[in-house]
Amino acid sequence: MPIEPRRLERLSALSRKVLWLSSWTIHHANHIRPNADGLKVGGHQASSASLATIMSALYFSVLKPEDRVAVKPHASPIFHAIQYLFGHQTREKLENFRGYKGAQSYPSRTKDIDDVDFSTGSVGLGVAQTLFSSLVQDYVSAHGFMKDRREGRMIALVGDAEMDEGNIFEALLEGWKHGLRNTWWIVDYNRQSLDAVVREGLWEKFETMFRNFGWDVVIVKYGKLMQAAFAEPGGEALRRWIDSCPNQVYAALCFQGGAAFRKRLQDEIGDQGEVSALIERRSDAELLALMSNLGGHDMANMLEAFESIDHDRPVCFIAYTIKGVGLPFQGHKDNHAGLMTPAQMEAFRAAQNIRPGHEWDKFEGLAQSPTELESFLSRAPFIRDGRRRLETPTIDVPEQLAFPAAAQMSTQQGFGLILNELARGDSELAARIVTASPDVTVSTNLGAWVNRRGLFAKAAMADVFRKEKIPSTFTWDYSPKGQHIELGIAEMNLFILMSALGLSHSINGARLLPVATLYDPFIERGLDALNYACYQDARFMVAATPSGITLAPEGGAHQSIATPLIGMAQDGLASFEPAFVDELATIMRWGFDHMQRDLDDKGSDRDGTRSGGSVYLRLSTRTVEQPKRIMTPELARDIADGAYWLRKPGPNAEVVVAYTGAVAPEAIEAVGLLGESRRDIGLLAITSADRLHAGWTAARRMRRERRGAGYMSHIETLLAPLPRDCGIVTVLDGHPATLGWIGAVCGHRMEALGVEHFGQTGSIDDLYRHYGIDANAILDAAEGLTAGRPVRHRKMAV
Ligand SMILES: Cc1ncc(C[n+]2csc(CCOP(=O)(O)OP(=O)(O)O)c2C)c(N)n1
Ligand SMILES: [Mg+2]
Repeated sequence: MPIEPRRLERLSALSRKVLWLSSWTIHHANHIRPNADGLKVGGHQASSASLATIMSALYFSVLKPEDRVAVKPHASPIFHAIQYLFGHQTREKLENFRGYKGAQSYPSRTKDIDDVDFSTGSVGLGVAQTLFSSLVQDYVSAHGFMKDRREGRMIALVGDAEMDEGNIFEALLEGWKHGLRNTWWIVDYNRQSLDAVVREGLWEKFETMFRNFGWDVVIVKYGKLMQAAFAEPGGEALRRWIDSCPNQVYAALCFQGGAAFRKRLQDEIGDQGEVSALIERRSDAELLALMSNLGGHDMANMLEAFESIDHDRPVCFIAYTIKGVGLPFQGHKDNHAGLMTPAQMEAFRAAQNIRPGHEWDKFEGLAQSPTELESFLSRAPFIRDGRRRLETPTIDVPEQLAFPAAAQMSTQQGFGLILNELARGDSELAARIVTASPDVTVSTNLGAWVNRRGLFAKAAMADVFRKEKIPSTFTWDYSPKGQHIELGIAEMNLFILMSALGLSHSINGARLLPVATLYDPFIERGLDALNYACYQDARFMVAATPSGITLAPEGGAHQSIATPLIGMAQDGLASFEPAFVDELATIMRWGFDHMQRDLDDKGSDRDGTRSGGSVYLRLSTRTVEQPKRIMTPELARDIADGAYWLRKPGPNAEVVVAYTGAVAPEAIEAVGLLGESRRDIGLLAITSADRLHAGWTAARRMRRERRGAGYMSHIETLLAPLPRDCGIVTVLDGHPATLGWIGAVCGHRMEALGVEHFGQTGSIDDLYRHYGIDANAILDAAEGLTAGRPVRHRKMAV
């Protein structure tokens, strides 16, 4: 169907306007705004220009309210310009692009005001986010949580060099396994990356790869001008020349202009009658317009391409473009951070018929009347349902999470038992939990949960072993009602899935409570995706287990050292490392609540720490004797705040042992032995170094800002009564810096024990001794910190 001419004219006009506004935004930030120095550069202008037509086609016409988009990071000025035309972005923020509280350099869900669906920045992640969001939409729909919402398409605008990122390939494979639908990836095939021009023939690799994974591929190469020229006598020769022209040469010619194209064409095609006449009929400017008319810059072409899709299979569009099209540095290999000079901008302004002082006027310089364009914009399907963030009620979390107590347990085992209890019940909480694991479901104790709640797949698939009555501990039944999503091993996929599941309340209007499990050391494999998920404020819980050198026989390749520091430093993620299962149950209860809390205006809670976010549980397979006690509300609060006295010291305390996690038995034993030669000893159980530290820094900030003059954080309250000369020994199975700051809270001398070097195989005793986190190491450290008799009683080697 030909595109209706008036629609085409309006969309083309708006697309020119978007290119202008994005260029002006960048120019303003760099040349006009006072103190713009230091904010200069940034690969935006050329990279944005590539997508002006495609994004205008999408946002002003093709997209529906239920569609969701991840925009290539450097196209952020185009995105902001489009939202400005819709009235969803302010001039003030555009003038302040890349500045303090201005429109963000890369589209940000949390920092921008103009309804960014998915943040982008670290290339590759936003692309995969759309794929997993589509799977999450399928999950929500299969569980009947969509209500009357329509299914949307999940769309990514992808840079061609962005496709180098491995996580995209990992996601493609996962998408294929799960029968991906409703996903469009639009590759901005400008054949340029940041440094250079991409390899020849890349599109063929993309094409075969996508087809291989079951995607449709639509190649949009030639614009309408080109198509018309190809139909002229000699046109075929021109097409052959274009097809065989190397990327570098084509890019360079686009930069050099019409005369350079003419010379090159004459040299290479020679005098071949018809095609020479075809070229001669055009002025230099017309020839450049023809040769720059690649598919991705032709509005009619793009509309036809998008509107020809009448199915829900995933589609990859490869749209040929020129980086920086329409701007003085189009095609130049160095253009990524290119800025127009004031003189070039002046010429561009004049060419757009924009009067000085009217640069921000929405419809300045366009042939159509403002009323006509305003009315056209107001009818864009994309904005039909208003703003895009959905509100979702919270799910009740019970006062306590139950588990069958046992004298000896590990936290990993406890995690499985707590989920099993939830699975047995029929609470709304359990109905909204979705678990996922990258091929470590059974080995992270999720098996019991999966046995009860089943695996998710769009079509039911029974466990053959069970059907054949072959004994097995685990039932592996897939159904649309299943609540576990089994992933392949790629940890990046796990965290991007968490990012998608953890935004379902806002994207699909259906709240989910995602829980991921993986081995703790492999957090590092998925770290950028974890950071990404937190950056866009997705809400999920990660149980990372086993961890540390406690995983002794597995050796250095499977042990983790840095993860406690990652947990502390990662914004948006409250990290915990419980020692006992009753602590874990308390933390998980707190976590399900925390995952559902909105950030308030300041993003912080009553005590200055973050009011809502995701949760990281660092767990262990080490079996530890469990305390027999009642979980009082006070104890539960202390556990969630990060610490409590397992043995409260008296007023003359000489030494305190503060421990985290699986080394609890060593700390308890050391305190027992110390009691023989030291008067007054405390044992501090630290369940969250992260929350303690966050509370401490927040309290200092609040006092400085005089918001809470006498307010004391939890760790200050715990340590303030200790005498000044009391020593503190901290210990954990992880990097010692995790707790190494505690001495600074009230000015106590301290010694921080932990693991600093790659582990190795051995028994837990061997390794704890080797790395200096056993009871004797704690005693030695205590002795060094306290004057008085040597510590007599030591643990004997067995
Ligand atoms: C993970 C990551 N690595 C590096 C960068 C820096 N970077 C930003 S854009 C870019 C290349 C962009 O090329 P392409 O995807 O083709 O986009 P284009 O600008 O051509 O549209 C690079 C290396 C980044 N943003 N993220
Ligand atoms: Mg590129």
